[in-house]
Amino acid sequence: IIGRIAVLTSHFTPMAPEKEAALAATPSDAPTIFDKIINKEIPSIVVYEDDKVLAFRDIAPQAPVHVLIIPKIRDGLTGLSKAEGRHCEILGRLLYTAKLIAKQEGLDEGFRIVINDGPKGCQSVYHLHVHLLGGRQLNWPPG
Ligand code: TR5
Repeated sequence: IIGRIAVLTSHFTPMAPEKEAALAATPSDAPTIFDKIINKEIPSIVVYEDDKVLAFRDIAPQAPVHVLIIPKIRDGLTGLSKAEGRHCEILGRLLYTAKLIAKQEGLDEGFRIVINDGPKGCQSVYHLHVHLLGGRQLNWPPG
């Protein structure tokens, strides 16, 4: 019976509101909320910053540690699917920064990196960002 309940409930798990919003988001190269965060027009909890990269805590954390790592200059990178050769350096830097923050946040037993892309990837903000998630046992596969 427990198995049956598990199967039934797995079909009815509600989607988080922000993910429902993501399904409705239209890919766009219009300015995003992240521009205002970069310019400090909107407050955020910054955990790392240098000349190229900003990292701040997600407003709707999906894990005890949930940090977004973004390029300060979007340069066409609305999402990973728009990446071109010139972006290789910043892409590497975003991942390396994620590793530094994972260490800084004490995620010594593991963490996850996520990049959502496009409507089917549930992307809601069209300024490339790397999610760093950790601080609990993460499940696989993701939803
Ligand atoms: O869905 P994707 O992968 O595009 O990720 C976008 C992320 O931005 C989501 O996890 C949101 O929770 C997060 N987000 C959205 C806003 C926001 C934020 N994180 C920090 N601060 C935020 N502000 C001030 N405003 C948002 N709209």
